[in-house]
Amino acid sequence: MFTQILSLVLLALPKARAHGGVLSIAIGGTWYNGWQPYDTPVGQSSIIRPWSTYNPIQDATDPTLSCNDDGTSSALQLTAPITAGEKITAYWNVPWPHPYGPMLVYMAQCPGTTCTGVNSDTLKWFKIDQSGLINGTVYNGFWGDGLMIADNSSWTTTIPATIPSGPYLIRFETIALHSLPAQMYPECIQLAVSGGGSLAPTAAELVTFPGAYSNTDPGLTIDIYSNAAQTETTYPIPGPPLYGSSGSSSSSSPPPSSTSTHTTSTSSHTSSSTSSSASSTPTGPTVPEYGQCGGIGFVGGTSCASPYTCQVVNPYYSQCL
Ligand SMILES: *[C@@H]1O[C@H](CO)[C@@H](O)[C@H](O)[C@H]1NC(C)=O
Ligand SMILES: *[C@@H]1O[C@H](CO)[C@@H](O)[C@H](O)[C@H]1NC(C)=O
Ligand SMILES: [Cu+2]
Repeated sequence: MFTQILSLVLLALPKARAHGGVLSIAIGGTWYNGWQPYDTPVGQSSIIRPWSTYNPIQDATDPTLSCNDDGTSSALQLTAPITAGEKITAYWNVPWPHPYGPMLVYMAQCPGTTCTGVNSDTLKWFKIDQSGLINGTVYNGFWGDGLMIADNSSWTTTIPATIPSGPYLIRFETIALHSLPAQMYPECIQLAVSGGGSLAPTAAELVTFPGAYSNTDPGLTIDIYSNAAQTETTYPIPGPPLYGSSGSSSSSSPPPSSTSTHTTSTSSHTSSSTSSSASSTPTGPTVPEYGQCGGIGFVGGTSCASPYTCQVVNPYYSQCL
């Protein structure tokens, strides 16, 4: 066993500089040390789910795609308390080496009272945050991954104020597109969410990992060095539509999905970090284009940045358009 681990370490060291994962977490003023993938798992205790390797996952059907592991947790698994509407920051190794590709954040509610012991491959995930191509072209533009690197190789997201309270895993993922097959780097953190709302994700918003992506997804097969990429200014972010965006069972016309090719994926990040964090102020921050500005259970900002206006998409979701 020990020699197996040792040889894993030796094999991994040269590559570790080029890859990595989520190494620590901050919630409010609390700092949480992460899981150490190349130390023995014996005795390790962290809010981050065990994960196995700095290397990327390059197959959308890989069973480790949920949390970069076989999906289980150790007996010493910890859970961090967090309030719905509160921010959580994930920290990768500094500097994260891959600036081209999207950032994505998912959550999944666990059955029962805790996620400990629950296999992450059995859960239904919904996407709460994403940032794809922010500006420029697919070939030389600025991406969510670049924003993560610029922000101290970290990503801050807000737990939606509207999700039901309960035990959750949150899954931070960075996808790198500098080589193909695309490189997926997911890690998960175990949370106990309190003070939540009552807006469950819709069926259209729920996915499994593996399952959410396909190896033929345009967002995973895109060649950022192709001739076409030099003039492309849109990028289809993989995965389901964002939580809260795909409507209830009402018959209103479908809102834009996350796979639409608008270039304002950065504003979906901005809106999800600002809107749900405005817990008590009635006016709240100004909401950017495509950001949520109203709906049942919504507590964020309601005034749209000029020239956009707040338009009802369905009873649960109004959007700055
Ligand atoms: C692209 O977006 C980034 C992040 O918002 C910003 O720093 C940069 O100035 C933008 N570049 C251009 C050319 O607009
Ligand atoms: C940058 O991230 C590291 C962890 O990777 C952290 O220790 C440090 O405090 C962060 N720096 C700032 C300025 O936030
Ligand atoms: Cu790498």
